Amino acid sequence: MSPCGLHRNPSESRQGHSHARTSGRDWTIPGTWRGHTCLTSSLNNCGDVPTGHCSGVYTLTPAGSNVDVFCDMDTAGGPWTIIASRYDGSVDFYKSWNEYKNGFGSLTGEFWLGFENVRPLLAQNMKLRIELKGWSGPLKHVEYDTFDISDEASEYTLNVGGYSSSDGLYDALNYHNGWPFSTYDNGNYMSGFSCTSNGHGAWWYTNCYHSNLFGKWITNDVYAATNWLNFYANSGSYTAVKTVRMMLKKK
Ligand SMILES: [Ca+2]
Repeated sequence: MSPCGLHRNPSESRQGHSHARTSGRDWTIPGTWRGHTCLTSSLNNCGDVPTGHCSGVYTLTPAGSNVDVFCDMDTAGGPWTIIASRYDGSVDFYKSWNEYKNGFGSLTGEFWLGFENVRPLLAQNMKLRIELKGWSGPLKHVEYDTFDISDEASEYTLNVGGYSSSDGLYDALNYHNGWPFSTYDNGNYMSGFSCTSNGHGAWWYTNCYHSNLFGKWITNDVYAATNWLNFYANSGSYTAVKTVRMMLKKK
């Protein structure tokens, strides 16, 4: 096993097996993932990637068909299967229902994996970790021991619970529990105005926010921004967040 950061013999990747792809791009949160490894067994989630392999893009077969995901092999408590990533504003998250259904962005940059790719992972009984970083200050995280999303017929309704946060983050997802997902072309919120338009995003909007993690990537307009209530203090105020990662691990 070569250390992460070095390429192995490229011929090892030509066998039709699941393998991590190479890239020169560094991930912003710990570690790099320039490894190039070849696995011979099928992977249902990133937890099936053997110890010693590098963070990177792996092909999973959670429901028998291939889905590429980014596996974080470095963050504590992992390996983690990343389902959403934001950190540089390169991808606009103001997207349609079909784009949220199928996924958008780049696994080696910013992305949403897509409900139809996330649901076969959730069928394996996963917990959710959300990592957040403001425009200043340290990375923080919150975990939910229960995280499930219904099918498209019931509009990807959120089922979340079992909150914990060693960083003391407010539980800003609970407010959205039991609500269907909303996009600009399928609003399912109770508000009389447009939550998707106000937030320039998509989310399980109820009467809009306690959290808006797929909102506008902007620092100075907190209400429209990608935000999380009480991020810095229990002040009842929203904070624009710069970095978002949503990640899964089998319980
Ligand atoms: Ca609807």
